[in-house]
Amino acid sequence: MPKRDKLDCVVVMPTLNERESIEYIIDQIRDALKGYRYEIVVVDGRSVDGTDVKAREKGCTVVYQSKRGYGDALRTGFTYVKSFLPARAVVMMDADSTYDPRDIPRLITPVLKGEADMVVGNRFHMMDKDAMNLVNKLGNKLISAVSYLLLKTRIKDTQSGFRAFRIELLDRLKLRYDGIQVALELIVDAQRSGAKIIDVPVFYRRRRGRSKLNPLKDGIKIVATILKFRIR
Ligand SMILES: Nc1nc2c(ncn2[C@@H]2O[C@H](COP(=O)(O)OP(=O)(O)O)[C@@H](O)[C@H]2O)c(=O)[nH]1
Ligand SMILES: [Mg+2]
Repeated sequence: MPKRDKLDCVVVMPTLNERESIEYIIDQIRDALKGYRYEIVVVDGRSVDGTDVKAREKGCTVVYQSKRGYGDALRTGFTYVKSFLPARAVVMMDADSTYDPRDIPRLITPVLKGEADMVVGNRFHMMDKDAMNLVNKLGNKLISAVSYLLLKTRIKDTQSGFRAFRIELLDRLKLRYDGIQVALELIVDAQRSGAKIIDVPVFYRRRRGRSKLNPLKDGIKIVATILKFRIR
C-alpha cells in the first residue's frame, strides 16, 4: 500500500459555546487554506449551543474533551492529531473570530520550510481598536515582560492563542495544565527542549460571542505559573 502523504497542517480549535462565530471562522479557514492539504479539528467542551453540530456540518472533525478547560482541550486535540492525522504542522487558534485565518500561511511557512519549530502570532502590532480592552492589553504585555525577565522567553505575546508548530514538537512537550496556563507551558517546554521559537505579527479582531476568560483570576494563575516555572 502506498504511504499516505502527510497533510501540510491541521488546525486545532477549542470551542466552548461559539455558535456566533464557528461557521464564519471555518469558512474563513477554508478560504485561507486553498491549495494546502489540511484538516480542521474542533475540540468541543460540551457546548450547549450547537457549536459542535455546526462544525460537523461544515466538514470538520469534532472531538470531545473528557475534562474541562482550554489546556485540556488543546491536549485532547493534539493527542488526536498525533494518533490519526499525519501532518507536518499543527496550528492552534481560537474559534471566536479574533484571529484572522489569512495569517495561517504566515504562521506555517517557517515551520514547513524548517526555519522554526514554533511560530507564535503577536497580536500587539495589528490589533483592531476595539479588540482588546486596556486592562487586558496591559495585563498581556505585563505577562510577556515578566515571562521574559524570569523565564527568558523572547516571545512578544506569550498569551497568544494563535500559533503553528512542527508536529514532532508534541513528543517533547509534557503539557500538564488543564487551564489557560498551557499557553505559557507550551512556550517554556518547547524552549527548554531546544526548539527554535519565533514570532510574527498577526491581526487581532473583536471577539464574536462572550469570552470564557476571567481576566483577574486567569491573570493571577498565569503569574503563579511563571513563578512556578522559574523555581523548577
Ligand atoms: N473545549 C473547550 N474550549 C474552550 C474552553 N475554554 C475556552 N475555550 C475555547 O478556547 C478559545 C479561547 O477562549 P476565549 O474565551 O476566546 O479566551 P480569550 O481569547 O483568552 O478571551 C475559544 O475558542 C473558546 O471557545 C474549554 O474549557 N473547553
Ligand atoms: Mg479568544
